[in-house]
Amino acid sequence: MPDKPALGVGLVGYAFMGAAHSHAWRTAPRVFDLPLRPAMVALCGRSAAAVEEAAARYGWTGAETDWRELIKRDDIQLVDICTPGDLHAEIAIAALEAGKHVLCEKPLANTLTEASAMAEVAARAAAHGVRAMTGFNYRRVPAIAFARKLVTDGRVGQIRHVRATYLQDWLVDPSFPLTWRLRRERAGSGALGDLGAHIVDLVHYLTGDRITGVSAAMATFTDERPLPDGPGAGPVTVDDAALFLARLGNGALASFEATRFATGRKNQLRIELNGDRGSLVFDLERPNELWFFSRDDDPATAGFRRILVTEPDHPYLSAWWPPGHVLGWDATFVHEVRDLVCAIADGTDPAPSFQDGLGVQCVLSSVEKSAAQDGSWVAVPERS
Ligand code: SOE
Repeated sequence: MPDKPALGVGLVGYAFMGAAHSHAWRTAPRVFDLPLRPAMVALCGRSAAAVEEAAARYGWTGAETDWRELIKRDDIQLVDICTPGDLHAEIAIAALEAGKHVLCEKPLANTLTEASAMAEVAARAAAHGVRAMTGFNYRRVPAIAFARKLVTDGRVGQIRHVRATYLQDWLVDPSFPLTWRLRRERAGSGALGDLGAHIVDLVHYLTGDRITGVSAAMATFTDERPLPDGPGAGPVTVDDAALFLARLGNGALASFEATRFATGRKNQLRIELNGDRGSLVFDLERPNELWFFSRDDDPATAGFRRILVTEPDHPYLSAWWPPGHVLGWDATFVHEVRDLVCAIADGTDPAPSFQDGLGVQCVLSSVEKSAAQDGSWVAVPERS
């Protein structure tokens, strides 16, 4: 590896997502033969003691306490943003304008205005070879990438229905504290942006189509929670659940459900596509499996077949273990890093781009609009 050019990486944020991305930067060059050598230069966070401790534990060479200093460093060529959403736009725009490649966690931003500005700056940066990617990691589940291949190979045919749910239950307990994810000024929205964004992106990705209209309902079931650091309580200013119906450009109908109140569902993302030649089903609780029904099969023996997506011919798998030696959630981030590094080296735009992130944001904002109008249908603006 020493002969490969280095790609200095700086990562902002060291909580849950910062840890997942750190693991990916450490692991990707060990699993894949990457064209560039990622160097984990510095981890950035506001508290010096905490960020230094995290940097040492996650394998970063150094630490910074101000993201502006991180962006100024000559030994950093890529900035990875794992902060709450309220900082995405400011950091991403500054980094891209400083000529740094950017990987930004989803949802791309807290508002449509911010997302549009980010996509615009990313388009300008791309003209100078500077790349930007939105961190929709579930595109990189091998079974999902393989499902996309079956769709593009025509094995599903014309898609008529999409059913997408993303269910968690960590807010069922009313004593769960008012963390940043429950405050609109920090997170933008609740289950909608955190979970709904993933399934919207997956539907765009898997169908190759666009959501053109939505009819939505949203709810906040617990509107006040204990403050995380001190006595008293404060208002929850985001949704606990968001449900919506959608129309796709090619006429397909879709339903979406994103909630943090699905008791017993820890992190269940499920998606089903029904086409006129076949159907596909994926469930994140069984991440190595894809279910496929083909109308090309003999009707006497046809049925949903379980494909164990661990063969060397399946996406990403040839670099990992022998068939049947399954992968987990963390591998999606490893694949994300791999694809980003390859795109940078090839001089191509990585997907999902900031433009794709903006496309998701257009849907999220239309969902909020529809819910505020009692579920009336709202047309989703074309990303611009
Ligand atoms: C928390 O709800 C969360 O970690 C999301 O922020 C992630 O994007 C999702 O992958 C898992 O759940």
